Amino acid sequence: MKKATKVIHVGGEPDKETGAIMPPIYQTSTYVQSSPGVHKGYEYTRSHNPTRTRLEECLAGLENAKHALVTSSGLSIEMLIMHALPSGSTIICGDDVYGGTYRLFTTVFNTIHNFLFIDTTDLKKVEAALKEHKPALIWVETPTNPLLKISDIKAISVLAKKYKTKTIVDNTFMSPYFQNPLDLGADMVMHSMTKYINGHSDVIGGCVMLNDKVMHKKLWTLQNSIGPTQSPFDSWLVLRGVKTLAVRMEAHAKNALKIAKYLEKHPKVERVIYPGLSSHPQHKIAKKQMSGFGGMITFFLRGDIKKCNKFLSTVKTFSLAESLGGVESLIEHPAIMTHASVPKAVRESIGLTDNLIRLSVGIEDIEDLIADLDKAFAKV
Ligand code: P1T
Repeated sequence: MKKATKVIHVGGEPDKETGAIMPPIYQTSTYVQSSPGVHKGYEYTRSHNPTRTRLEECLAGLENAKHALVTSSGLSIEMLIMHALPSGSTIICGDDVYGGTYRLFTTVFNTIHNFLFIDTTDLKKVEAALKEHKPALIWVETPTNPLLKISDIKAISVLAKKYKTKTIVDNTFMSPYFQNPLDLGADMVMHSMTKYINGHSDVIGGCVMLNDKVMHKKLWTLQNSIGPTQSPFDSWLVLRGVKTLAVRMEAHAKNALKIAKYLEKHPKVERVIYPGLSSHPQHKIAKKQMSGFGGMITFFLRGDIKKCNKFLSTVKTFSLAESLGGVESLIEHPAIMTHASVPKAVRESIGLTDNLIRLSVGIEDIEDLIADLDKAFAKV
């Protein structure tokens, strides 16, 4: 089955009891047992819920995985993965990751594990770190947030196996539609479902997909013990949103390429980063491992933070807001907003400067989006 069919039919089968074409929302906290311990596979919604089970089936299908686990947010799936590792583990993590991931690793799990941040686009650095530290896990966000750096998933997975290290890919920016890390050799793939998978900016959620049954059980047990489950209604909203993933992703990518080309020619833009541009440093790897280039663009405005603020408060069709991956276009200033928890010196060492602006290109009419940017450029 192709992905555009899977998003609609895997986990989306008609209700067996009534024939309802849309899955029911099992808005229940508990389930009646016929005698103690005798039930239909469902005891309590923190542990399992039939609406969530359908979503997990759909997500496993989309990432070609045997198992999926859905949680209350992207960060809560990251938390469960960290708890699943033996304390004192070493984790190699990309040096450019979502600010909340960086905060979770450096201010919460830093007392339990050792984190080493390196540029995972540099395979020599990756191999040297694997050899020296023999980490339990390598955490690869690709493309990265917000610099859109692209790491070679296949090459890293091969290297990691050599040193008995597990590889996880944060695939949030590509969605399962444009990139499937497990097919490229990764052990686990995670998403903030808040973004493209749901696609409508009305749910917070996270998920992990994997083939390792033991690890899946461990993560489920942790989720059940700690409690960050997703509500049945939110799981239903994601099941509803994911049905249009294929058409949305194609539309995001089409608009984003046009905007990236427009920005590349604009005299008030210092540099544009978009995986679909041949000027992107890892464009070749992007073409090899992704089937589309996504809807995220980062650009450096010619000028200082004052000019950025003017630009960001002038746009109208682009809403100034954190998050990404919804049908509507969003714009934000990573240094002040999504990556404020990364210390300035660290931000600057990786090139996340104060004149950097991030776009989540929506699926509106391209002419309206470009007209909106034009107006903002005229003001700076
Ligand atoms: O927000 P939450 O669902 O908990 O997901 C966290 C997360 C994890 N990984 C990546 C790559 C992300 O981008 C995020 C969340 N990012 C934003 C809110 C943002 O605006 O970048």
